[in-house]
This record gives sequence, C-alpha cells and structure tokens, in this order.
Amino acid sequence: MKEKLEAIRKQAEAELDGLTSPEQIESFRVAVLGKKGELTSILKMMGKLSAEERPVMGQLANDVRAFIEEKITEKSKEIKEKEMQKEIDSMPIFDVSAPSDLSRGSYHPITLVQRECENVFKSMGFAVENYSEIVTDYECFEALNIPKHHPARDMQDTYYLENGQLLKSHTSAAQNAIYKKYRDSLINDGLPIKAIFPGRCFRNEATDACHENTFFQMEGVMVDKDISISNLIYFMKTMLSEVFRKDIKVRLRPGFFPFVEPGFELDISCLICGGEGCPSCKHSGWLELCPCGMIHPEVLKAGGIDPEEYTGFAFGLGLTRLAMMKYGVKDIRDLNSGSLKSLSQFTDDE
Ligand code: FA5
Repeated sequence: MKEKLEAIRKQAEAELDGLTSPEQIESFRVAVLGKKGELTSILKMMGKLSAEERPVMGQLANDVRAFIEEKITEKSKEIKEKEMQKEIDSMPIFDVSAPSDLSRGSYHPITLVQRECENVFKSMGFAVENYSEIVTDYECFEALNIPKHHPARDMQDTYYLENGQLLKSHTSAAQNAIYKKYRDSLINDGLPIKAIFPGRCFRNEATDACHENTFFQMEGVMVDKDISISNLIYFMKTMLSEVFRKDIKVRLRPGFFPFVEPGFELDISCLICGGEGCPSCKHSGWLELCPCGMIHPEVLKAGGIDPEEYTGFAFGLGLTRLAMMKYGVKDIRDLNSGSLKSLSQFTDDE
C-alpha cells in the first residue's frame, strides 16, 4: 500500500503539471480525490491491514491527500493568474491624454431638482441631512406611530432583509433620528429644528407611468414653540414657486398618515396634460406631490420632545414626481431607465 500511495503522489504531481484550465483541474480532483477516486479506493482497503500497519498507512494516506490538495490549490491559482494576465494583455491600450470623442455627461434630472430644493430650503435656514437606505422596523414604522399590524403598513410594503431590517419605504424613516440629533439644542438653546432629508425609497408595488418601485422623496421637518399650519403652508408655497418659477395650481385636501394630525395631501395640477387628465396623472388632472401635516404628539414623544411644549410640521415631497413635472417626463420609468438619450436632454450648465 505504501508503494501505491507514493505512486499516486508522484503521478498526481506529474499530471497536474500539464493541466491548463479550471475544468481540467476539476476533473482531475474528482478522479483522484472524489468518492470513486484513486486515493479513496485505496483508503477503502485500510480495513484489510493489520492493527500496527493501519495508523501508519492512515497517516501516510492523509499526507498524500493534503499534498495533492495543496498542489491543486497552487495550480488553480497559477491558471487563474495566467487567464487574468491574458485578459489584461488583450485589452486595448487606453490613452488618458488623448482628446475625447465622447460628449460630456449630464446630471440626472432628480439630482437637479434635489439640488434646487436643497438650495431653497438652505436659504430658509434648513439643514440638509443624509440618512441610510437600510433602516429598522422601529425607524420606518413604530417610531412614526405605526405599530405592528397597523393597516397603514399595507400602503408601504417594502423589501425586507434576512436580519429583519428593511429598505426604507419613505424618508419619514429618518424623522426619529433627526429629532434625537437636534432635541438638545431645541430644549437647551431654543434653536428650532429645521431639517430636510432627501433620499431613495423602495416599495414593493406594481409600476406604471407615475409609480416606481425605487424613487426619491425629500422629507422636511420644523419643530419649535407655536409652529402652526400657516408655517407649513408658507414653506410649501415658497418651495413650489421657487422650483417652478411660475404659477401652478395647487390643492390641499385632508390626508391620513398616522404620524401627522391633521394630515394633508398637497396635489399639483398635472403639468404634462395641463390638468386635462393623462396616464402620468392617472387621468385625474392632479398629481399627489407632497403629503404633509402637523407632527403627531406620539412621534414627538418618541423623539424625546415634549408635545405639550413644542409643535411642528413635516412634509414628504415626491422628488421623482417633481422631476417629472418640471422636465415634462411623461413616464416615471424613463427616469430609472439609464437611457442616456432620454436623460441627456436635461444637461445643466453647472
Ligand atoms: C409618504 O411616504 C409619507 N411618508 C409622506 C409624509 C411625510 C406625510 C411627512 C406626512 C408628513 P406617500 O406614500 O403618499 O406618503 O408618498 C409621498 C409622495 O412620494 C407621494 O405624494 C408621491 O409624490 C411620492 N411617491 C409615493 N409612492 C411613489 C412611487 N411608487 N413612485 C413614485 N413616487 C412615489
């Protein structure tokens, strides 16, 4: 048996030397180490050895197996490196100093409206905050007065990770963290909380001309003593007139969201069809753009703010829909299409 094992070791080394592809390596591995491989069949004969010989041969067989496995790993690495080098050598040489025949890229329409909105709110003293796309159930729902099994969750089905976290279905998911970040300066220094937080949102829903499963919103909150609906309406009006720079028809109607009371839906007259009705506005002439309302006392409490002393407003602007209206994009899906032809129409001179 000793001779046989030595022979297998030698033969394996010689054979491996001549292999040139991952497929050949795999066939070799199966032929030598596999269930029906040469080495395995020898190991099956161990039972016939004497009690003294068995541990000696067992040790030798293990050494041979370890030796072959190591050689296989080395050879695979060598083949991989050779393949990679071949690929690199076949690449055309790219001269970074050569004049480009490619046209300049352009900003995405959503980036353009996002920046515009940010500038408007920054000029009114709002801080711009960034927030993660992966959030907890608490942040996305519970802290917003939407307990488990609340029917309002049905409106925002999203994508769940195996660890129980989820892709945020709305930018409101950042509210709790923002209140906690700024509450000390509100309570101790009397500085109002004024923040906007744009971000990508995800919903597990069917797409159409005005619905995407991945879209952008921009949340805004303001908390201080004596904040009222008038403040909310003032900021909404200012933002819309600055972004559109023309008169647009707006309507405010009651809307239900568990995290505001009272809550409103702010719609704008569809700028694609002039309010006549088209697929972009689901033939209603109006587009839901920016739900808003006075922050619910429970939500302030969850953020560590006393609702008896402070009030505030919050809004959730549909940035993707705003980009559609501003740039006349009839189908929201074009904005995620990655089609340079559609998107390059919005090149900005920035
Ligand atoms: C919300 O997401 C609330 N968090 C908004 C809010 C914030 C209310 C603060 C009150 C206070 P809603 O699901 O309606 O609400 O979405 C808000 C806006 O996001 C919509 O008006 C729309 O403009 C946009 N939106 C929602 N779903 C989609 C979608 N699937 N595709 C594109 N835009 C969408």
